[in-house]
Amino acid sequence: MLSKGRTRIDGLLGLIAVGAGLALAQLLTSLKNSLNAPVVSIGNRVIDYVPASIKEFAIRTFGVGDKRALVITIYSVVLILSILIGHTYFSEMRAQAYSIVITMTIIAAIASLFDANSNVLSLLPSLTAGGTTIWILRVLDNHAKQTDPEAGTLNRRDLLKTIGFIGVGSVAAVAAGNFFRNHTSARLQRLNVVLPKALKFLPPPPTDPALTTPGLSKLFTPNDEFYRIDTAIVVPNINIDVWRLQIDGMVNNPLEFTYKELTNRPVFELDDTIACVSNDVGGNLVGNARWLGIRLDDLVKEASPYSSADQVMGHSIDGFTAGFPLAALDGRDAMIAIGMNGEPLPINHGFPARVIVPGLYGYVSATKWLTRIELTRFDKAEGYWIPRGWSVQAPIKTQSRIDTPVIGSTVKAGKRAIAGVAWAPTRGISKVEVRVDKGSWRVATLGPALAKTTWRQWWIDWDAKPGSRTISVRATDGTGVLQSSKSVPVEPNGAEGWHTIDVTVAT
Ligand SMILES: Nc1nc2c(c(=O)[nH]1)N[C@H]1C(S)=C(S)[C@@H](COP(=O)(O)O)O[C@H]1N2
Ligand SMILES: [Mo]
Repeated sequence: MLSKGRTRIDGLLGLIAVGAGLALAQLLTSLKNSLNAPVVSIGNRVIDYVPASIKEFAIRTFGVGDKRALVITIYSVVLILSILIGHTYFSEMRAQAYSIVITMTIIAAIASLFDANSNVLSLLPSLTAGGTTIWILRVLDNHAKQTDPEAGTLNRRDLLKTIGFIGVGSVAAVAAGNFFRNHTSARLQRLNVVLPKALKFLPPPPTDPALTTPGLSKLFTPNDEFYRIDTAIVVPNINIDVWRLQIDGMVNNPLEFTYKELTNRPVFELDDTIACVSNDVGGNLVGNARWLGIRLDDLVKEASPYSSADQVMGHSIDGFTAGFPLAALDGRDAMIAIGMNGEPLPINHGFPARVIVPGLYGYVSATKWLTRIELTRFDKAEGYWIPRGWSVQAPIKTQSRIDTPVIGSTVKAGKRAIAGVAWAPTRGISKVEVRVDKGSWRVATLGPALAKTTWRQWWIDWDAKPGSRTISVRATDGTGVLQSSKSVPVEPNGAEGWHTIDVTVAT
């Protein structure tokens, strides 16, 4: 049945069959929030089980695009397997082709069962993908049989038509799926949220020194520039009409709130810099925002924790968890945040609600897409990152960063500024010093002190002399402690060291 002209497109036929299966699966995922595309489920398992060191490498290498790189890698493997499926199937090695399809389907099906909120329905996308692939292979095969049996050659026009038809159908399925996802309840509902008014507003922010110092980080990081770190390949889409926040576990008085009930409670504003433990010296996994939220200590007090409870564990709808000491609710302005920089919490940053605890790294505190606050004990429960090698206790370390000049850049000789940010929530920053080459440490000017929980911008004049220059910065926190000079890696509880950069000064 095969002809020479035919073998050349066998791989393409395999791609078409697998592509159609994945396209239909993609469409199905828009039916229900907990359904994931097969590639996403497999990616989720990779993220969950990959050794911390590789994940660290991925975050550092691909930055916030680490998940995109993962998905592209998985798709590349699928692509190669699809070509193999086409070649085996249309060279009368049906059994081999079927076993590849079935193995892929089983792997994706098992992966999907471990997704958050999975049930038997979670199997739907992967089984549909596998079934559709086999069906399309047969359609293409029957079609080939019917074409010009005597010559054994292919009626190209006819086959192209069929391929075109399946191709258009697949693209339409993906487009429809994307359309439904882009018009999800969360996106639309978020646009309609009217944030409650804080009982006491913070004063309007002062003039931002970044306006007059090019290259300096803005005082408040705009939401669309804010770093994003999470394990979610597809951002959870939460319908606030059915969303509930539970406060339970080791409590005498479990509580449950609808979105409305939660946001009808008194809200307050908090200027707070959050940081990722994976932020290396000089890194940009840190940002400052004006958050709007509900006091977490009040909520926990109302739930009346057992005296034996010592950990507050946030649970995300996607299965992520982050736990911190109950003792950290020591009067600091920990909150369940519903607003960020004057907007409802962006979907990427946890809509409809997340935890913000000033002074703690995100992985132990800042649960996004929050659904539950559980009171528990450290000897009973561990947050997501703890068994993966990160510290249980994770206060944010004092760090300082040079924003301008940019590391490795060439700048013109003459007068210019060296500037950056320094942070030590909740201790605040009392001093920043800068050194060029082997010169002496000079004290930089500090920008507005919004709160002890936020970073401070700093800048200092510099008369740049031609040649290779090394610039270092170091900060002293609000308690008078100088940040440590010794270089310490991010694992297991945050990087240490003075940010030091080399620049070239040209005449
Ligand atoms: N649901 C969920 N929440 C999460 C995470 C996550 O993976 N899933 N990552 C945490 C980590 S490690 C950090 S540093 C912060 C980052 O918050 P951002 O993305 O809003 O900057 O979110 C925290 N909350
Ligand atoms: Mo993080």
